[in-house]
Amino acid sequence: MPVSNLQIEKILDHYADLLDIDGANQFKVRAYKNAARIVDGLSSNLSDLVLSGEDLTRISGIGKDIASDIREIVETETLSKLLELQEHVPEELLRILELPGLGPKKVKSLYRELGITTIAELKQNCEAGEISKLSGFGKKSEKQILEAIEKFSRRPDRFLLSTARELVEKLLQYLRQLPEIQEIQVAGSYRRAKSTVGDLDILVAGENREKIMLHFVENPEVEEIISHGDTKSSVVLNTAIQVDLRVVDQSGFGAALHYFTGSQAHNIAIRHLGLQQGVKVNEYGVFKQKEQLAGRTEQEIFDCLGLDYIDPELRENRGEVEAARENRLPGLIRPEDIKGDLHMHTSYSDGMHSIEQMAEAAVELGYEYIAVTEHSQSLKVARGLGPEKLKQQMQEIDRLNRELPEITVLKGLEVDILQDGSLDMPEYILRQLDLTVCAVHSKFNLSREEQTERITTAMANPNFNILAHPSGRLLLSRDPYQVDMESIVRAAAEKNVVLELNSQPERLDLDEFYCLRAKELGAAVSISTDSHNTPGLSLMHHGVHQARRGWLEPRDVINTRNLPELKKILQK
Ligand code: DGT
Ligand code: CA
Ligand code: CA
Repeated sequence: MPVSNLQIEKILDHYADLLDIDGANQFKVRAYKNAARIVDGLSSNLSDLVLSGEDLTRISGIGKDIASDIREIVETETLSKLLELQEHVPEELLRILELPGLGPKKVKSLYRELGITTIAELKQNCEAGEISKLSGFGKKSEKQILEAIEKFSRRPDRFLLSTARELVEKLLQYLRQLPEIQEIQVAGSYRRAKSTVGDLDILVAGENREKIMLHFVENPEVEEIISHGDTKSSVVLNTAIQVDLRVVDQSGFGAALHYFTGSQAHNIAIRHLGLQQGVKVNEYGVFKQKEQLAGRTEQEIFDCLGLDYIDPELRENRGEVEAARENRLPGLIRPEDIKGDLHMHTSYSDGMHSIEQMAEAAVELGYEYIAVTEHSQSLKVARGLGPEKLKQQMQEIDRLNRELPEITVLKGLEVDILQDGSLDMPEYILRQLDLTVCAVHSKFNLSREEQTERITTAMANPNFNILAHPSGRLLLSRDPYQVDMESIVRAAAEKNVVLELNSQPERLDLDEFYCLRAKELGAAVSISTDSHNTPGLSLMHHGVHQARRGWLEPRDVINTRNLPELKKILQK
């Protein structure tokens, strides 16, 4: 079996982490981290390239050393450097490194001074007051570490929606092998497109329940069978996700689909509405006494209750039932409404592909425009651009726009919002750009007041167009920074600043709740991919789904507009 890109990525990433703990030069650590990400985004198979004698240094971001490392991995399935490093840097330390507030330097000193290699040992030492005796640590950090450990162990076992999507595709393919299955749908939070899901709820209508259930639990990917019944079974797959399967009669499939799609709060609201109308709504249908009035499809259920069809993304009991009764549900945005992408990186900074390659990929997606937005200079780890390099890029964009009439490339920049609320680029340069995407990339730990002040000060700058990933959260791994988002949304509405909904599956930031607030308060939203390579451009649908959960319609989102309208908005 040839080594896959994923295996290569893992080894490079792993090596970078251990180097980091070992106190290696930061540039070296970065280089391996970057290389891992590049490998991840690569469309061609590295094993093939190596075996056919290709020069890997032609891939941007892969230098001579890493190219030879990749060759070694392909040939030996391992990296001798990594093995050497593993001899004096224990693997378990990587788990400790995952705790917020503990960087490589501290992890190393915990290991050197107290021999701590596991989270359990770390906890013991904190409780015994040993940590505060170390230089660089105090009583306060001891307390913080304990809190971090507490949070870590309570971390809910949830999955990113994007991860779930990959698993579901494979699972459905497996289940559909059975001809006995007449209808199959994934319900639950997955169907409501929640940004993270706890488990998967699959619903099947079909003949021969026993056979269907047997097929389900006999899936070779099943690691543990929690229950195995006639109508319901639960398993845990080897990917650690739990899957519940229910088999129902086709005559009640719509009712079951509605019920198991949830949310629970929505179901309760619907049941109450039914009671007011003298009917009973449950997972089998809508009933008057014993007579089934509806149940075959979801549409039937809604019709029967005098409601417009409610899209699954809206079913959170946030006013959708009332809106459906009064025919004022939003006409939700769809992926095909998107006319361009306003946040992406190219090989000018830490991206993988050239402007031209990104533009051509965007033409394939049917876009009218894209904006190229490299990082600004203060973000050194992402090879941010200074004024000179940026001017050079603007010239290239002018040339490209003459040569590629199918699409317009806008000149943008992802500008760092500095701690004092100023923007990381001179005013005279900012004025030459078509748009700015401004973001916080440092000092995440300011107080709520300071962070809010910092961002709203920046937003008052006339060159500030879009606030990128407004909360800084990384789903399941990093909490948002402390900030008064309500004030930010209000300021956006006042100052004609657009709020970005970043489509990276682990960001989905602007949060859905603030999408709805933005709409209510009159702030516009842009949905962008923040992609670093051409495949990244197709992450857009993740952002669109989140926007749908936030009740957004095409007119609420600036990149559904055509270019002249967009330009008007950006000129404020
Ligand atoms: P998750 O899995 O935590 O991401 O969230 P859900 O919404 O998928 O929740 P789950 O898997 O526990 O149940 C799927 C759906 O089944 C849920 O959205 C609504 C429905 N459901 C489950 N238990 C109840 C219940 O006790 N009452 C009502 N009304 N509905 C329920
Ligand atoms: Ca679920
Ligand atoms: Ca479930």
